[in-house]
Amino acid sequence: MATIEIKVPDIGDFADVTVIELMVKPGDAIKAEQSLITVESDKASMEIPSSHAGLVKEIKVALGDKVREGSLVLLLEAEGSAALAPTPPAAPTASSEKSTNVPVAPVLQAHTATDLVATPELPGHAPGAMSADLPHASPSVRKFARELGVPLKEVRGSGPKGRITAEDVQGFTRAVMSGATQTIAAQAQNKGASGATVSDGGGLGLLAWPQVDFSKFGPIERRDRPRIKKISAANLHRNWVMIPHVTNHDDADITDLEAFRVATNKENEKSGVKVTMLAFLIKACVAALKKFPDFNASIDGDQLVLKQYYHMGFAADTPNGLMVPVIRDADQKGVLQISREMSELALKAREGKLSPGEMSGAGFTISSLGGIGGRYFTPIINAPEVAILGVCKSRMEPVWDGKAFVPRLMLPLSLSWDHRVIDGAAAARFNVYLAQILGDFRRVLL
Ligand code: CAO
Repeated sequence: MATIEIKVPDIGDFADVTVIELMVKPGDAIKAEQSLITVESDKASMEIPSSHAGLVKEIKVALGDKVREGSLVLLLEAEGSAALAPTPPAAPTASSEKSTNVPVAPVLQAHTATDLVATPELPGHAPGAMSADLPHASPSVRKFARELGVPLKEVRGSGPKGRITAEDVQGFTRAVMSGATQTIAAQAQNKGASGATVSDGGGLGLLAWPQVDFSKFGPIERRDRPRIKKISAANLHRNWVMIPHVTNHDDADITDLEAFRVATNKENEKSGVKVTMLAFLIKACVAALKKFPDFNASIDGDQLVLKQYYHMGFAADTPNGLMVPVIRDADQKGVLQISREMSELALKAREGKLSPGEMSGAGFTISSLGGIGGRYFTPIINAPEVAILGVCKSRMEPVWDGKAFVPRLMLPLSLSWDHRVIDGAAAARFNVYLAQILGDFRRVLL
């Protein structure tokens, strides 16, 4: 077996692109054409595949490294001499005597992160197309589609043998954003409701995004938007455009609950676990979801999927952007355990160490700005969920008890809900019930 160097080949105009994914590790047996790493510029991501089959000996790049044409990706123990058919080098770089310099052809997956407004060309979209087979796409494209919530079965692949590229996924997202189409689920629902597809209603007809040379008006600085922010932006944009949101505001009297929380923390000082208001909110929301199951549901065509599990997402603010870790089976856990898990997950989120599994499967999400401030806000629903609870900072307020104003600690609640599934009366009832539980937590036991 000969050791060969796999280098970054000619990748067009892209220089100093960032390695965002390592798709193989030392010891892996890989096939020819298998993707090795994903690199990303501010405009596109590319998979660098191997031109040879063999055993990965050593990875020569790390996440976050900047690479360019000719950068060494890895050393490969090539399988069989046939695999070493000479091909022109990717870049004029020196190679060691015992190594063979092998170029690789990148799979360019341009997913332009801008211009999400209506465009006449929607190349990646096959409206209503449903393939019976598993769609043909690489792991990173699948991951990208999952992150955007794009159903791969509806995407038409433009690559060889119908392979779906990141560009196709991006094209699909553009199509949905522009209103030119909807997902199959949404189409089915639309047909069910009105007997017509969205094309009857046309696109959003929005103006193009303003192109302004800001430097004409004063000094500016340009910064790359972090990857997580770009992904969450695309998700938030889709959710905002596709879900008819309504937000109900209410207040909960948490005077007694806060006193209990403070006392509990005092008693448990030595345990190292701090009970947070958010943990109580998670428990209270589970009780409300049990009473109002439509809030723990998802739309699937003409059907509503009612979840019989209680996985609760919570928004976590991190240096890289917003992340939503998930507490699983919150109905089966106590407030202490939820507090412990939440602080572990929040720490992982801040360190960028959350696994996809720790961010998936939520049936309902809570977004708490209680530690920061504010009064009320309108949280955006985390699709495919149908409701989200926002909470802000509690404060002492004079509350009329029938005889006099008494000081009570009031927590502002903001419940956003999907009007396709939930009605205003149900949302008002949900908030009232939630406030009752928070006002007297013994109700959780009822
Ligand atoms: N009212 C008053 N005080 C509150 C409160 C509330 N509703 N909620 C929390 N607090 C207090 C806590 O008791 C704590 O006080 P002490 O330090 O004196 O004990 C302080 O605020 C800080 O709390 P925290 O934010 O660290 O903890 P948390 O459990 O409330 O929240 C987490 C954890 C991860 C949700 C939070 O750190 C966070 O990231 N919040 C932002 C979420 C977000 O960005 N949402 C917006 C999404 S839409 O863009």
